[in-house]
Amino acid sequence: MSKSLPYSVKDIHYDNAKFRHRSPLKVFSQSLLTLSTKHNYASCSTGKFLILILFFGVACLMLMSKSPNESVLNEKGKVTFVGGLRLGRLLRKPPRLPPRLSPDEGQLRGSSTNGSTIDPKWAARQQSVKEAFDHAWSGYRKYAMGYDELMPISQKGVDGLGGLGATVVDALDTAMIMGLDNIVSEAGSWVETHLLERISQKGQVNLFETTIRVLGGLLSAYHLSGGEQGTMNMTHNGPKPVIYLNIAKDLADRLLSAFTSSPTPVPFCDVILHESTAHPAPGGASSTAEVASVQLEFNYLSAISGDPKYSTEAMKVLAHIKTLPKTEGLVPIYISPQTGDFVGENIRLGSRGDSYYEYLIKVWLQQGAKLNSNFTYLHDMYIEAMKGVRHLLVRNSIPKGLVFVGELPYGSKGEFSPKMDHLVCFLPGTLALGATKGLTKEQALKENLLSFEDLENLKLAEDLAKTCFEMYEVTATGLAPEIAYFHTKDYSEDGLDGGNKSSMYANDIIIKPADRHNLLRPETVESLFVLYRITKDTKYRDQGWQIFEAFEKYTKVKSGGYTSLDDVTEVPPHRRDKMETFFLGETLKYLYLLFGDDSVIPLDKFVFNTEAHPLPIRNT
Ligand code: DMJ
Repeated sequence: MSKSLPYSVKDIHYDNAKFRHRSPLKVFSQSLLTLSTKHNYASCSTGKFLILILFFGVACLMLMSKSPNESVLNEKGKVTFVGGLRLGRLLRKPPRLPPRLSPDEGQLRGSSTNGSTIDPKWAARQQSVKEAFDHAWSGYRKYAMGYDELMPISQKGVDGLGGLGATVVDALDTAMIMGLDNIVSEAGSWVETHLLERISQKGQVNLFETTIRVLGGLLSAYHLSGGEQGTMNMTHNGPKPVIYLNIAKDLADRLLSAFTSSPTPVPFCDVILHESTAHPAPGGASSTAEVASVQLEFNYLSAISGDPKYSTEAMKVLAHIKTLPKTEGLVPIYISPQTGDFVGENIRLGSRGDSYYEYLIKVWLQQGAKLNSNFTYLHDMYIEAMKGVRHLLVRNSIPKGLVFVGELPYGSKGEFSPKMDHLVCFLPGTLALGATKGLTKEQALKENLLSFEDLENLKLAEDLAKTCFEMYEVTATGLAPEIAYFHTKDYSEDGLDGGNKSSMYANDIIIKPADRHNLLRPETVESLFVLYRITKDTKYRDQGWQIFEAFEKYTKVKSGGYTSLDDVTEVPPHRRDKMETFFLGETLKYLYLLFGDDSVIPLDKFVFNTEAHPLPIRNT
């Protein structure tokens, strides 16, 4: 039913191992050895002696003859013999080859696409994640096919994102990466049959959510299904790549109205799809993260469609934000499309602020980083902002000193709040990626590529990833709350722990009753994945597995799907009846990649949009 990722050339050689050449000298010497062990030479019969002489003569002839096959083309294009006497070849030991495996065994036992062997334990765990995805999809297709989201407990669908079948599109590239061909076919044919019509008929959608989930999902499906000839083909199922591209263009043409109807470079927040019109959010302002986190998608669409309009409009936003005043690189979470200015002073890396910082570095990486100096300003803005984060937002909790990122709700002159959304847990991964640009830490160090800032950011990434993991460890369910507060010398509240009294951080992390829900969010496992790829420290895999097991234990719904929770500090937790699209689009994808082969979606060749849809880096 399912198939693993396509085999690399190395795997084909490996599969052919059973035909390997056996050295005649070895065969001969082994026969001699056998004879000598079985018989005493003194008592050897004349017949056997003659056979020995015959063997010896044949072997000598073989040693003297030239190999007709061992020739190569030299630089001038002429054939050159390199074989000479066969002696070297006869004496050369054949390579030690692993036993042959069937494709499925290969996947279970973890034969890697880059030729190395993966620990079978992680291959089996990766398989469990694949099964979880299959279970999540089975609930969705049974009860909610074509709706945005599944309500797994009431077994029905709900349109919370404008009615474009968001789960189908969000899940599609995860199924491709996992090699789940049946799901790719099902989701792909739904997209081909229904999505264009939905886009032309539906009403209001949010520019950001539709871009990152639906447009991002279509673009990644286009690439992974072989849209850019010769670069990638993870599936032969589902529609042709051009179908995804055409739907993406139709959708983006309508979304463009958010940019073109605004009096400034800052787009409106909402789009009426069937009218191709746009309007501001009820309060007037757009979220900073929302207007600054559509550029990866629009840039890639311009690259593959050959039409620059998408990129031009989207990049105007970042160029405009560059000109605005900031606080040590940090920005308020609201911005006005009417005036183009920031609104209020609330600074945070949680909701409405988060992916602004993520896209600064990722858009720079996408555009070929150092190769393209037009975008150096994005790297500069990112480095300045991370300096600002370290200076103004990073603190240590007491008594055990967890490093966390707080908020400045009234700007840098106002009081510091030790509040950290789970959403902030994207930051460790982004910091690590920004430091090594997707290389491993070892490689980046060896090539002397890490600046002082990079090293500082990498250290912060590792410290914050620990805190994000402890936000899970500290609760009774092993799942993180939506928001945590940290005990500091200026802030404490007794009795509001997560319910896991044996956690050594039970007194450092405060979880308020209103913040105890879990929406199956991906940010922590996303960071564990990136940090594992970059540092190769297996603790990140162990932590990811622990989180996955907690999801399995408390959020799995027997009849199909996984559900959000109301309170992670209680066992059993009260369930919330919603499977968010990002559980399939992000959480399970990152877990699958965390336990798998590093050569699948390499971090120096792809950037993940903020909904985990991988898009290729330019010029690679
Ligand atoms: C996703 O839709 C995206 O990751 C977004 O940037 C923030 N929140 C959710 C997942 O938590």
